[in-house]
Amino acid sequence: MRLVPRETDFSGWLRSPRVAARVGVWLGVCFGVAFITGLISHVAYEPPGWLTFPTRPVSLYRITQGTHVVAGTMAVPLLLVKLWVVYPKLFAKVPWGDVRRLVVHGLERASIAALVAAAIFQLVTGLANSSQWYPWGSFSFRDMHYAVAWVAIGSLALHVAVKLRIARAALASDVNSGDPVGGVPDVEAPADSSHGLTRRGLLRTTWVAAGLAGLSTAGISVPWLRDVSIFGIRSGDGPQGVPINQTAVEARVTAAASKASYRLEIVNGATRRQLSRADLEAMPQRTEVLPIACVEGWSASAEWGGVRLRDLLAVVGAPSESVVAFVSLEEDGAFNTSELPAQFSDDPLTLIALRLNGADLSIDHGYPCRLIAPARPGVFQTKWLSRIEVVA
Ligand SMILES: Nc1nc2c(c(=O)[nH]1)N[C@H]1C(S)=C(S)[C@@H](COP(=O)(O)O)O[C@H]1N2
Ligand SMILES: [Mo]
Repeated sequence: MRLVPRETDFSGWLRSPRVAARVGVWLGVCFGVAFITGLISHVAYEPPGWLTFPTRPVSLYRITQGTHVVAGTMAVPLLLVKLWVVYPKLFAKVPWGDVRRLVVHGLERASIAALVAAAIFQLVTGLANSSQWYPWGSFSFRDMHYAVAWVAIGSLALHVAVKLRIARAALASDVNSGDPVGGVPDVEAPADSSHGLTRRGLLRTTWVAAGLAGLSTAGISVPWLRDVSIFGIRSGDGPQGVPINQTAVEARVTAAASKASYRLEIVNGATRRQLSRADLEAMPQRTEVLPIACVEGWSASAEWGGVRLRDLLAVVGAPSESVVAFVSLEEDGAFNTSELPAQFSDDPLTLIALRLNGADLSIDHGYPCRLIAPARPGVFQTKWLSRIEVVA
């Protein structure tokens, strides 16, 4: 018995370049979709100077982030099958005798190692984040997930380029063929193929698994799929029909948010106003249907009632196109402030919400008042507002 097996020890006929290419296509699609929607999320978080993130459709971030999480989840079974099909290549013969081939072999292996490591890292950290499990303490999920996304997509592009010829030939030929494809040997079907999994059977099982994985999370953003999404957390339950990300108790704002002396401070340079909740209620009220869409993928649409931000800014004489900072009563916490770009503060749909789904905002949803703007990541919909300040 050898300690390390050889590639040729794995003779299963399911481990075919024809199977690997077919699973690879859909894995590539999932990673591509996750990459693009991930970039959109990144831009929504930190818009570069040259780009103005749109405020319509109001569900834009809800759609892109829901798609991101579903694509990532569907990639999990695809990646597992793909790795199972190709892992005997780990034991491929190293061409020690030929320097040129050795270099090519080494480069190819290094790029595959980067691809596999980055893919696993992205799926594990993404799944952990979307199930609100943060085992990484102080390291920033967002920075790491973003940086490694470039490693994943870069090494994926390289991998596709290297394999393009073989993959195209594999895809163009019958999946059950045992003929060499693109210069790579394949395996003949066993003489007795009446039992055991066929290549088509394996592929079908893989598609079903990916579909189920997608369905298991899609309900976090698609209301009519809620009941099938067994892994979907925060699927529309919570006070007033909307999930809660962080409660008032967790944010330690209960006392400050319940005080009768509560005032919302509005600041524009030297001009300051202090408004009680009753003052806010006395202003013209608007009702808008807008979603809360968390980066974790869950989202829920709701009817918000309150004062247009535009109207409030007018009280302190703020010009249009103002960039506005929001500060929460919450004293420390990663999400206790946010900055609203000009296109959102001008938008007639952007509200300082006092009501949710026909009732006063519950304290967990941000009472006395919170920000709700269209097409924004949930993390910027600051709850328990204490101050609104024009900063540019
Ligand atoms: N002050 C404050 N505002 C906050 C948060 C927070 O932790 N503190 N969480 C944000 C996040 S991440 C989301 S997704 C939304 C969720 O709003 P909800 O709890 O009312 O559904 O609130 C946002 N506003
Ligand atoms: Mo969130």
